[in-house]
Amino acid sequence: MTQDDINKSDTQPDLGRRKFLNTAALVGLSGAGLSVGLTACNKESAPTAGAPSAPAAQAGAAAHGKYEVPPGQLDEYYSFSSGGHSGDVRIYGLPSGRQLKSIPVFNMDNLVGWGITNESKAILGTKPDGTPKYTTGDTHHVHQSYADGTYDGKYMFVNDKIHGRLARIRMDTMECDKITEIPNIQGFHGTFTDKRDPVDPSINHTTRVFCGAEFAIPLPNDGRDLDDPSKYKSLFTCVDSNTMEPRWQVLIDGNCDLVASSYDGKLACTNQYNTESGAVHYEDMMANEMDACLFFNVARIEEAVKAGKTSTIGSSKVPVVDGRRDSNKDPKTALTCYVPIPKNPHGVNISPDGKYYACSGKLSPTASVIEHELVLKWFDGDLANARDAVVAEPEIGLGPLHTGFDNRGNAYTTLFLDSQIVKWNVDAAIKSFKGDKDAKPVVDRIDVHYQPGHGFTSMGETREADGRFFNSDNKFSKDRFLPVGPLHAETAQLIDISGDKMLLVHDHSVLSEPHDSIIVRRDIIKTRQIYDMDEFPLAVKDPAESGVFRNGKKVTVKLTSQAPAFSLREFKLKKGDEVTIILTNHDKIEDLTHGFAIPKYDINFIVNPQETKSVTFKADKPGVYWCYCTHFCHALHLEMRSRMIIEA
Ligand code: RUQ
Ligand code: CUA
Ligand code: CA
Repeated sequence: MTQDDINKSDTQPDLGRRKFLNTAALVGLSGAGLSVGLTACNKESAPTAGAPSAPAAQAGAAAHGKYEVPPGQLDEYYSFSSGGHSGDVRIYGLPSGRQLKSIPVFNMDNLVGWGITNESKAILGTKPDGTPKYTTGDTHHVHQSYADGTYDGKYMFVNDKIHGRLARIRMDTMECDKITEIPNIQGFHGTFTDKRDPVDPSINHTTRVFCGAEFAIPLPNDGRDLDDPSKYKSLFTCVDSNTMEPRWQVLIDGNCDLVASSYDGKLACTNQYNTESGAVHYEDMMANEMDACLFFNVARIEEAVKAGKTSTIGSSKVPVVDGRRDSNKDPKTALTCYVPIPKNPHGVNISPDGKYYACSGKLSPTASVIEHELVLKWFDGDLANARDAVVAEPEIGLGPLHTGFDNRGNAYTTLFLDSQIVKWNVDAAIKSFKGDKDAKPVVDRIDVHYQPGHGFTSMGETREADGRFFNSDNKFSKDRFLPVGPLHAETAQLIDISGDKMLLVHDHSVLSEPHDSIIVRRDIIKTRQIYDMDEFPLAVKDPAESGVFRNGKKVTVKLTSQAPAFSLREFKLKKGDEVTIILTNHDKIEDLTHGFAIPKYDINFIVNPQETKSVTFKADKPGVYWCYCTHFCHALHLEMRSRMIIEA
């Protein structure tokens, strides 16, 4: 290829690519039987309001200098992103898209020794033999703790869809400090922190985390009702954000998917795509024209728990209240409210003013706008029909999934099938729903590449939404990056939403397979650069305490690190010893981390400045083993070793 050819291919209009893509996507869907759900939204009837779509390579692409973060300068935002089935959480800087860190959560991680050190195993939970109970996880949704309706910079919570666990990450060290396994659920998908207490006005910060289970299972799942899916049920769980213990669960009809929480603390909700009770096959899950967005009255649920109107399931002690339709017919006492929403909705997001929830149709080309006050009115018995809480349902495009908001009353929804982001105005949508023919809800569209899943705006999940950026996490990258084999990089596309037209800033590649992110202003996050040695009960506080301490077969090796040496040049063990190595890093300098790897014993971990970690293993192979520092720390890093001698 000559440079001319390359230039030619660089400037190719990507209309052709998109055509190919949409055809492929629709063929794929009809092959999957999904076309039945799409009859109402085929290409011809797709709404065309607003600007026509334009290939991003030409119109809609921004002049890039404005967004560049020059060498040595810092990004303005953090983007915290779930890793998907890699089980971790990633941190990016925005607008640059620079990847800064992967926080190991449910995965094993060699870099820091997550799943290897005793401290991380205690958080992950272990089997009787001391190995981690699970080594897989699937992180989908990340949300931080709030105070006064915005992030307080304390904690971040993330779910594990595979094993039904919720993890907490402390934001000062950006490390996972607790993991809770939720009983009696499968497919824990959506999660959201609460923003204040529904009753006590002095609690204006996060104390709960709501968790939605997507898959219905027999309850308890102990071999009963295997062949009777009509008995399969799903639970909505509230976890205490401090203790990380489940506080209560709600037995529901249908399933949970994504979760949102209100700014006044009164309601939590989840979209439901499987209201077809007993449906276990996807074609059956599309039988109903209307599914639902299910609201939970938090204060009433907690009163019911206090009053003991609860049951338990299997060996779990978590109190369960009944949120099924039949038990909640009287709105004045109901714990739950099922608001009908067209066909298999996906994604529910609350606007930064706290007034509206946008719940997307997925198989309907609409987003439903539910008014918060009207749901409360229904719970007061003053709204005849729960469906009347829907105040707008604009047609926005094909395959709408997730919605982000700016601070000017606009919503930005990802359109999976159209491979677009659609910008629509909430007030205009409400007017149009009331019959105002002049109101045009859709104000702009932009192509993304390709098939976006989640999209999120800067600070958009807080009262401090600033309307500057929208990030589109796309599910397919196809031709956007250098090919790296059948498994492609994923693409995130940053869009400037500060003006009337959306402008594509850039693509940044992300490793598979992110689901959700939040974009947080950098001043909110206050991290520590070194640990406090006193926080570690096992800390070897003085290098003079180093040594080998034997108690029968149990041997403790205490040592310290200080560049470029470990406090023990060698230590002697005997074959058969049960060894615990405790290592404290005495370096106090920012960024001065040491590693500790033991060949043939499968041990590798790091200690950050002033941090203590420990590992336990059986000395079953006699010989000489050079324990060496794995993390570059000093000009004599390669020389930084300790000789482990195991006598036969
Ligand atoms: S879901 S692409 Cu796991 Cu967040 Cu909607
Ligand atoms: Cu210590 Cu490298
Ligand atoms: Ca359905």
